Amino acid sequence: MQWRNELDGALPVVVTTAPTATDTSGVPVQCVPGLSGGTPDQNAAALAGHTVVHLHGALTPASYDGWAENLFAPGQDAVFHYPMNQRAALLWYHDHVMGVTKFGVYAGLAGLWIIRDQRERELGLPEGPPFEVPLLIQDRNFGLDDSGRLTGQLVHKTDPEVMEAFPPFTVVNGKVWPRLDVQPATYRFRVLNGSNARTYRLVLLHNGEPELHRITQIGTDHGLLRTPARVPPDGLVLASAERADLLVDFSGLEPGSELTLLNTAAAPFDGAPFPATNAHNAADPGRMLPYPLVMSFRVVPGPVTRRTTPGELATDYRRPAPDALAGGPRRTIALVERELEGEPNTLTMRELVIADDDHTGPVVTVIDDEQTTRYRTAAAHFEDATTFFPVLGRYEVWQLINLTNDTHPIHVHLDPFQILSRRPIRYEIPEYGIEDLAITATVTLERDPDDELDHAIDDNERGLKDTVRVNPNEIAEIAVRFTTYSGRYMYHCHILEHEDRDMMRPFVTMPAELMPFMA
Ligand SMILES: [Cu+2]
Repeated sequence: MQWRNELDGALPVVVTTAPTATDTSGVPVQCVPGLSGGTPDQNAAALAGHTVVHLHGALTPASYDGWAENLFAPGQDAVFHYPMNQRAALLWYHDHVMGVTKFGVYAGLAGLWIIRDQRERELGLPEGPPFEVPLLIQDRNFGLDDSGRLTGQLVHKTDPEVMEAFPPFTVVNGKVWPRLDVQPATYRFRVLNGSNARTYRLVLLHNGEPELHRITQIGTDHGLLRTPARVPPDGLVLASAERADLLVDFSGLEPGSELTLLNTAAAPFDGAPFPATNAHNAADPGRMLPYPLVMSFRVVPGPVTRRTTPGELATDYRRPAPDALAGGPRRTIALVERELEGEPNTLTMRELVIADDDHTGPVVTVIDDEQTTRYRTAAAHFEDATTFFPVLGRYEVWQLINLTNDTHPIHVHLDPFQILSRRPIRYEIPEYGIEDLAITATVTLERDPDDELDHAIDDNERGLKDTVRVNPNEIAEIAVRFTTYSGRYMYHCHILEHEDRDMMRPFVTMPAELMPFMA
């Protein structure tokens, strides 16, 4: 693949931080178009079009993975070799520049990439138009002219209290609130949440009532599930970068019928439930969800065709055996937000290692029943020394401890992983416990009395994933195994404003026989 950087001119996005979080009538500035009194960010305006492409979900040699510092200037090009030796899946390619991925993707440097394979063909699934339709869901905000009309100018607006942009308008395949004409047939929708920060919880409504029974999920980030899954009763949750392969049955609907796809997830998303039966009341401007509408469908006349979904979709993966996991390394990562005066907070992934008995500095103490483990921080920032050196072919368990109030979608480059567990925690962080590198915290593996999340793994999360939602008050454990390429890769939060504000770390995959020679 030859990527040619033909960007020219200034960044086609006005970037601003509004001076206050709400306007004079008390409406959050994130929910309205225009700059809300903010001045355009001159540093963003001066960006000159450097880019690097990451093919998200691909098993890619390290030199073609899109390392965030290996940039291509306008006029330069890159030839990346993508072996495509992997299962059928919906991937996406997007800009990944250090510190400004949020602007590059927001400006439009993102697209879909579909891999096919024989197993998918055997199942006779819809392939291509009209019955297979990609749906790239994003949120965008726009400028206003002097008379208050939308100009179409892209605006990335944050405010002093919210570092992520949660724009009010939902676009699907680049169009605000589109309508798709559908025949009374089974459609296959390849859905990607390509938003910077917003998590969606999608509910299909007909005559104001949820009709989730029309949806069967057959695939996730890295392709087909073992068996078809119902979407969860509250709706299909997709955080940034998560994908869903859906069969949606419109048969049995009269021509002229209208259905709507709504989002019921307020922002920032914290996993809190919202019943699908209440979806028509989901609008909540105070929590950055002014317009729940995502898109609509109108049934047009046509032959009625309903597909039966095969009961078995894929047999080429299984949950790793306990003994395969027991012998492998365990890695512990704490997700931490650090509040700063006069500048946006930083978010980091603190890589924790078990502290020696004579360690006297700050520790994270994890209490799991009888067992207490003390961890010190080995690394926090992207440029800190690498501490993860996974050996090719060997399972590892990574545990992600969320010490923030929001859900973070954590993406690991290269091979997919499987979600093993989500366990409720309660934790305490003393005043000044969060330092630049070190952190002091006590984490107890039991439910916080105020915690209303169920911490379940949904059926549609039991496939091969490359992005996992880690909810507040939770430890998520994933089984990671790299099998293909050696080299330097990244893992990070896929909320782009978090990734750009340091929630990203390197890891280096290694062939086993080289490990004895590592200094
Ligand atoms: Cu995050």
